[in-house]
Amino acid sequence: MSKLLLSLAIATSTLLFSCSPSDPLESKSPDNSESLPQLRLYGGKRTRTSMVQWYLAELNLPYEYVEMDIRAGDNLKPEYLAVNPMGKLPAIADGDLKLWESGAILLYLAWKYDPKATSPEEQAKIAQWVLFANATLGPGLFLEDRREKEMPRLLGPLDEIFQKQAFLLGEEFTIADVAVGYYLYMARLLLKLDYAPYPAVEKYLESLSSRSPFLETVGKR
Ligand SMILES: N[C@@H](CCC(=O)N[C@@H](CS)C(=O)NCC(=O)O)C(=O)O
Repeated sequence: MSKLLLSLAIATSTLLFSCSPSDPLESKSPDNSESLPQLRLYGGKRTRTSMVQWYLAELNLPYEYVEMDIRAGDNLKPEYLAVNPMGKLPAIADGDLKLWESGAILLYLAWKYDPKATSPEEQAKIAQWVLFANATLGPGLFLEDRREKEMPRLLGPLDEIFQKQAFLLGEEFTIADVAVGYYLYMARLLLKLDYAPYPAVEKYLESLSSRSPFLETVGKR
């Protein structure tokens, strides 16, 4: 898939989507590593860092968590701008790689650390849902002037999908579910949206939010 398309779509969503007050966990202690993890996650309170933490927990991947205080302007200090020149959270550093945009981080972690081999077609489908979550679903639910029109348009088809299958790609959980599930969950939590007309979406969220990695991260706030 075009990396340009990916960057453009996610960057657009940065402008449109306001931050969700999900407090990331203070730290994640690796339970299986004796040396320091090479992966570092920069995050902050009231940001969508917990979405990335959820997936790191799904992968059981050790990492060092660097807490940035947005109110103190940590994210605009030169040390952090060297990681993400946009000064936005979250971001990761993995060896020499510095990466930002939550959707791009999910894709990278899946491509690099998810042991399940996937075809280019499946990877494209996953990227499609991650982009949809960031560029279409997030703004559609969180922007007040779009919500009335967009919510039925987007949740209707999602409900039909979940009437037939457990997850977005079929019967297997992927980062597509992390990205889409996170926005659906946060929108309901923060905006008190009523998903009753979409019972299969409700059931999907129940199943996602009962996963241990979710409970340890997004659910622990
Ligand atoms: N589309 C970006 C959004 C990044 C973003 O807007 N982050 C907010 C927190 S959720 C932030 O860092 N705000 C601080 C600021 O703008 O100074 C992503 O998904 O990573």
